[in-house]
Amino acid sequence: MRRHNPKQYHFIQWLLLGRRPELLSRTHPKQPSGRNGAVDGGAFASCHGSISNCNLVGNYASYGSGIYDCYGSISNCIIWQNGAGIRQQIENCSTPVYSCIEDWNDTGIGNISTDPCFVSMGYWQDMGTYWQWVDDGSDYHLQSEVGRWDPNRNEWVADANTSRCIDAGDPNSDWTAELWPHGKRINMGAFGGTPQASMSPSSVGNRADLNNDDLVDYTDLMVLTGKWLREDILLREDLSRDGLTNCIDYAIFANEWFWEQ
Ligand SMILES: [Ca+2]
Ligand SMILES: [Ca+2]
Ligand SMILES: [Ca+2]
Repeated sequence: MRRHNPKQYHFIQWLLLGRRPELLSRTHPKQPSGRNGAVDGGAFASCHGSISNCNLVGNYASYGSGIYDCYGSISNCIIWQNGAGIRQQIENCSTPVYSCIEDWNDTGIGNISTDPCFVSMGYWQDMGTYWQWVDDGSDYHLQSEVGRWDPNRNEWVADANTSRCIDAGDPNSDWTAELWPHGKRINMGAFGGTPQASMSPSSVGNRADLNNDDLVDYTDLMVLTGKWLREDILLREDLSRDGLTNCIDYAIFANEWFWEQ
């Protein structure tokens, strides 16, 4: 059986959030017949590859508004607000792990059911004879008091809350693309394991340890100079997080010289 590359789902999540509404309907009648949503699985149906680090939000189907009949691994996902009138996140599937699922029944390892604290989220609107998912300019990054990437302002901002989905993904998943403070553990959701992952309340690790080997040394210096004067956002070498890798970052780096975990 062909296994799906989990990275594909980082793309697919945008479809599931309605950025391509022509591909997924966002309305359904109040007496669900599946005509205006999928019959089975609003986001995924009979998909037996791994479903990892997806935001599955605001989907509808007659059976399994979020996921239906999927028996591959389901991990590090946020599955929320699927189904209107009656919420229904998952039906006839393998047990998810390390995921945030609305109204979950507490089975499975590492699952939580608390509000994922998205920056902003769509909602189901009662239109009289049908439900409409309204999702105008929502932002599905996770709130963090330490730092959260704002794609509109192209900068890191601080929130009033910190999502419990941060550092709550599978401890064996690759977290190393997350920028420090990363907590040395992947976040749940679509931005977990990417440079846009919301920052961790834990200060474990070091921002100057650019190759994540628990030591700041010559190897990290080579990595830093490899991006010297690069004007780019979300680079790990931009230690001051201001969009330019230069002497300011070198000064921060020098302060951490020979740091060891
Ligand atoms: Ca993390
Ligand atoms: Ca290092
Ligand atoms: Ca900088």
